[in-house]
Amino acid sequence: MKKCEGCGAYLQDEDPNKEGFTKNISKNLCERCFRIRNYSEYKVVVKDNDDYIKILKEINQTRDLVVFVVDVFLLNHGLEMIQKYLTNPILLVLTKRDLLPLSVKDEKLLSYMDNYNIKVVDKEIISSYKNYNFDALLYKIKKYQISKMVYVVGFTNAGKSTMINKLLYHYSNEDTKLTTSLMPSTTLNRLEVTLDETLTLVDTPGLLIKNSLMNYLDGNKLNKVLPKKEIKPITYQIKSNQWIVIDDFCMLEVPKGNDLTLYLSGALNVNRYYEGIEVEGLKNKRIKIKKDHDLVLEGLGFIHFKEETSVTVYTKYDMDIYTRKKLI
Ligand SMILES: Nc1nc2c(ncn2[C@@H]2O[C@H](COP(=O)(O)OP(=O)(O)OP(=O)(O)O)[C@@H](O)[C@H]2O)c(=O)[nH]1
Ligand SMILES: [Mg+2]
Repeated sequence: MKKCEGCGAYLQDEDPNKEGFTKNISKNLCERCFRIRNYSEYKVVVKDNDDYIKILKEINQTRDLVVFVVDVFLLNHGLEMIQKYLTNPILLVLTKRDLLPLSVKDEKLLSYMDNYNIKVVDKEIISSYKNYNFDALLYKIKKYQISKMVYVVGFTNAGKSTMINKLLYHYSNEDTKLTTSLMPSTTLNRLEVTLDETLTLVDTPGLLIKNSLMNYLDGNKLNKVLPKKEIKPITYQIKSNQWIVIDDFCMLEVPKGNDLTLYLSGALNVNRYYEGIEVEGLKNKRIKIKKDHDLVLEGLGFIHFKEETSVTVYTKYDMDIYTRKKLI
C-alpha cells in the first residue's frame, strides 16, 4: 500500500474521515496534507500514544541511531520517558534555538539537558528557521550512525519534519517535502526519506504531551501561543499584590515584593490588574517556586521569579503547572 509523501499515512479513497484519504489514489499526497500546504487548513487528528509507542518498539528492535528532537522553548517534563522504550544510541538535538535570546549561550542550553536523565552519545543545538548548525548536525548523524537507517523521534510539534526537510534541502537532490504544521500530530506514520546512498532518515509521528495547553487549541489560538520568532522576555516589578493575566489562557495571583520575567509568545496579550478578577469556575493551583527555578505552564511558556515565592495559577485548561531549575 502506498503512503502519503507528506505525513506517512496509508493512502485510501474510501473514507474521507480517516487518515490518508484522497479522491485520486494515484496522487502522492493525502487531502489533509494538500490542505495544510495550500490553504493552511488543519484537520486535527486525534492520535493516541499507543500507535506511537508501537513505532518506538519497532525502532528499539533495531540498534540504529535515534535522533531525539527536543523543542528548546517547550522543554517538557516527560523527556526521560523516551528511554523507557528505546535502548538505541541517542543523538539529542535541541531545536528552535531562534526562539530564545541570542545572549544565552548554546553551551548553557546544551548543558541544561544534563538535568534530564537521558543517556546520549552526543548533543547538538540547531534552528531550522535560521539554518543554524546543520553542517554540525549532519556531521554528528554520520559520525554516530550504525546503519543506513537513522530514526527521528520526539514529542509532537518539536520540529522533526521541518528539520528533515532542511537536511533534504541542503544535502540532497530529493525534491520530496514532508508536511509540517503547528498543529499536534501532523506526521501520522513512519516515513522514510533518502538523503544519500548512505543515509535514510525515518520521520515518525510525535508523542503527545499529556496535559499541554497545545492539545486543547484550534489553529488560530495555536498561532498565538506558539512563538515564531525570538521571545522578548517581559519583566515586571511586583510592588503590591497583583494579577497577571495571560490572554484568555491563564491568570496568576502574585504576592508583592518579587520581580518576575515572562517568557511567552509575543502574540499573547499580557495584562496586570490590582483587583477585580473573576475566577469562578476556573481550576486553581497554588505552587511554591524556589529561588533559581522557573514556573512552567505546559505548552504556553515559563516564568522566572527573582526570589522564592508562592503563586496561584487559575486556568480552565488541563495544563500541567510545575517548576524546574531555571533555564536562562
Ligand atoms: N521558531 C521555529 N519554529 C520551528 C522550527 N522548526 C520547526 N518549527 C515550527 O514548529 C512547528 C512544528 O513543526 P513540525 O516540523 O511539523 O513538527 P513535528 O515534530 O514534525 O510535529 P509532528 O509531526 O506533529 O510530530 C511548525 O509550526 C514549524 O514551522 C525552528 O527551528 N524554529
Ligand atoms: Mg512531523
